[in-house]
Amino acid sequence: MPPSYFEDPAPGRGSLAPRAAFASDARAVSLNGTWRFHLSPSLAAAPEGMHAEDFDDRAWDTLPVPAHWQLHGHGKPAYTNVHYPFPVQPPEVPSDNPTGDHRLTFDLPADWPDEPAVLRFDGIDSCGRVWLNGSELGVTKGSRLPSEFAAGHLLRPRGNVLAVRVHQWSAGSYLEDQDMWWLSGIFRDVTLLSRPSGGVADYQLHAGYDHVTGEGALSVTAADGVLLSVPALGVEDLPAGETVRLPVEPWSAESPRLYAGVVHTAAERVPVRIGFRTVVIADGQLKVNGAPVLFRGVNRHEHHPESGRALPRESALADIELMKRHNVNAVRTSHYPPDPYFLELCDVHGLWVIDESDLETHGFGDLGWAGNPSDDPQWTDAYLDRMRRTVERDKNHPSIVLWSLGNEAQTGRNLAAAARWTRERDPSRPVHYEGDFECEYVDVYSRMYADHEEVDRIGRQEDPNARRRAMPFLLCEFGHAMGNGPGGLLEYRELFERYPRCQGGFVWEWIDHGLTRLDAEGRAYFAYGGDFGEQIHDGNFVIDGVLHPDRTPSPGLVEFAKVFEPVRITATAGGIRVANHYDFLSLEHLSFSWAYEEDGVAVASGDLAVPSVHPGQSAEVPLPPLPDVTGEGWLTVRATLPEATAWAPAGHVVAWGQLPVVPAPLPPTAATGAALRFEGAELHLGAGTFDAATGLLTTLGGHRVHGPRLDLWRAPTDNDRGSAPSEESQWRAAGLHRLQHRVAAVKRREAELVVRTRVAPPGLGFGLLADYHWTADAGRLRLRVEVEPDGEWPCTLPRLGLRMAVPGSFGAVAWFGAGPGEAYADSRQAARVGRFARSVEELQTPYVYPQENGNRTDTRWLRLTSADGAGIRIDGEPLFDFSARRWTSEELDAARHTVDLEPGELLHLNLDLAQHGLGTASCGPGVLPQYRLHAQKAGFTLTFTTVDGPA
Ligand code: IPT
Repeated sequence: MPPSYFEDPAPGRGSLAPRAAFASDARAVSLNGTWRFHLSPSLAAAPEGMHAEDFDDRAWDTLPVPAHWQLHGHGKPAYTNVHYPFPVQPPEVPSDNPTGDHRLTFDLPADWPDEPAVLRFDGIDSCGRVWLNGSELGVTKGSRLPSEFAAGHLLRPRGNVLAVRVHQWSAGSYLEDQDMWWLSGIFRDVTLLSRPSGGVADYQLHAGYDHVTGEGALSVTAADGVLLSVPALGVEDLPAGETVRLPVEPWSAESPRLYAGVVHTAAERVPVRIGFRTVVIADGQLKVNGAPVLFRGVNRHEHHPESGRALPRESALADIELMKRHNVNAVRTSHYPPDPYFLELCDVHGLWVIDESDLETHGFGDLGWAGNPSDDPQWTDAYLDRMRRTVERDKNHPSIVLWSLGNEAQTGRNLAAAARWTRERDPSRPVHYEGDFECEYVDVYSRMYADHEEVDRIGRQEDPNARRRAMPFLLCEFGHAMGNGPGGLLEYRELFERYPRCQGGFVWEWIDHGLTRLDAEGRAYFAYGGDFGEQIHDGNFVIDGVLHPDRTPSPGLVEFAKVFEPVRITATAGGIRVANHYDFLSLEHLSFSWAYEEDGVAVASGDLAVPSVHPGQSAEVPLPPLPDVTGEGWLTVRATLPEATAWAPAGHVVAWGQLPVVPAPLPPTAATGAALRFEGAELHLGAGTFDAATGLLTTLGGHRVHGPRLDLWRAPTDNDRGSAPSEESQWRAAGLHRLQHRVAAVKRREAELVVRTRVAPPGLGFGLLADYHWTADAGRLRLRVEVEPDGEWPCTLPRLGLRMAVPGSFGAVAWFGAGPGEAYADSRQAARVGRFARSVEELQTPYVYPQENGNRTDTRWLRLTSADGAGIRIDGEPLFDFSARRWTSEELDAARHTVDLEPGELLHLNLDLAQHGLGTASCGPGVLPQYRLHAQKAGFTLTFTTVDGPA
């Protein structure tokens, strides 16, 4: 049997040749809106004759276009990362193939011209068959690619009937195995465009920049008779094919200078924005306008928690603003061309873009790549068609500096052919594809998730492959941001800055693809794989962005912003070093200010004069005059935007640095001297009451507490769960989640209460000896904990510290330490020393899949109080980490969604000497050696005092 059209590996049929996306003064009407919709479980079950003009669709549902039907109550979303959710027998797809019939009746505007017209679909997932007024226009595949059909001959002023039959599965699905939700439908704009005879059918702008002469070379390739005018450059009616050279300001992601122009004929005018830049590979580096660039990038899927890949324009703009504000300078459009609006924003606001074709065949990996379309001639046309539609649509964007053939499709002749075609069609941009491991047909060497050591080897030119050695190197994916993390970004930056060929990377990924759902009680949460009853799915692997699904930045993005800030402010022996890490800008567009704090309280501030510093250079400026302080003195220097830009308000902090000026004074003398009294089952020492049998603190200044005792457990993070054998599996095998505390002795040593314990897992021989030494004076209760491993420890420790429970009313938290956000050993650059106040609720990071979060580091003191101001204060000697939550680590560990976490009556505090780092083992390297926590002899001291409320 010949394959049906949707099972044909070839591209669709009937569509017009791909061309640039543009809007002109020719008439256009949006056909977005409310359509009639009917979903059938299969083609066989779909209504006959739905394309006919007189088909009666009055009983059908309605559906907004653009949309995914699964997000409007028809069918269900499904998530897989690698596996195809259907048997792999290309190009066959299941006969149970959900089929969505869409119909729209529309009139033309009264003044619609009598000219040719095209119907344009910006995205249909995965295969659409289109009829207008009963006649078939054709079939489109390539979900995230546009298709246009000639329609003028069929149009009439009133009562046009557009019918589109969309199949969830098609041969194209084999090429669309990206790590994301399977979501179907007409999910991007539908437009009817008048195409005036003698208009601008298509055009390609060329706007190169010669950084030596400062001249731009401007031309347009188009049909004869097409002209280009750029008033600001005095260019008037430049004929297609002719080049002018003239002095211009170049375009860069840092300084996105665009010139407004118009490509025109007598019949049509197309407003264009021209950015002058030249991309070359020279000396093993990718250079734009003569300068090597460092990609501080992210991989961006299009996602909205309610509308999926039907992304509202506001969300695209929000993405751009959030990227720019967090020092992201590059985007890889993983793994398909984005909605065209996003690229317009990239041109305007300034981002380097790798534009990627809509292609991934990852699921063939499960079959050892047998039958992979990438090397099968019956798919060549489809590969070329996808690349052509990408390049033709997007060729006029200055922001795009690399074309990417796709993702995770192994290697093969079809990819090589796509590379060849691309290079010939557009020699002005290099070609990227990570899966060409030997770099046979690409221009840059790209890897994903290479660990620091590998990047270091590449940087040292130790790669045995000479082709690769000669190319610029980038990490198309790194820093897997699943759950709490990524850890280790700083060390990647150091490598990118050490080796000229290592030109940065793209964090995986921009946003968590959680979908909003309501639980039985009507509380909203974000769903992930498996939540829709999928038989095969990849759980929360789709929750791995630096934005939560609602576009709240996660701590990972805040860390990214700090690690990759374009200005670095550090201490020198006697002053302040300001280093310019921009690729093009000097520092003149920034204002510098300083603030001096004593023990976290502002004492002085002012402006800082910083001379002009060229990219790659630094300047040393003297310290401002600072008042004498007796407490701990920190100077914070900030680089801010003096004026609002298109992407941030005036005052936005681009970079900051902190310099220690006066060290912390010596800690006050130890609390001691208060008498220790045994009273029946209780023990009294200063403000504390203890259980005489367990040695646990039971009240503190009259507040009920449940004594601090040793704690090694944390609710595993996604990264703890990654890579076999995972840290989590080792921790569980070592019983760290169910330690037993044996009290060996509770005894008095002069005025000191000594509690000797051994903390160990059931069934195993090793443990930790933990001694608690309590002393007190009139107001303070001091605890010194000494730990020592007993026997051989087989694994790292999640944490080393104390946990205690305090009254739930102590919900107001203030501290002097690092903040305001959470921080971990290998993700702590964004935390600065200061005084902060948060509610317990605000201290939580609501990771979509609950896990360890909210740790604050370098705490000098911590205060927890209730509404009346009464509570406790804990001082470190000198520093500790803390977290505070209304549930236990065990409850956090057991939760699967945010709504599973129910606040209890107590507040659970962790007071830690240290925690194990985060790493990125959920996909990539684990925790670097220097951030791993081992069982070791250690001691630390905390002093507890009570805080009185107003009398
Ligand atoms: C890599 C994919 O390219 C990306 O789409 C995403 O799935 C990521 O992994 C994990 O979140 S491929 C992997 C085999 C390294």
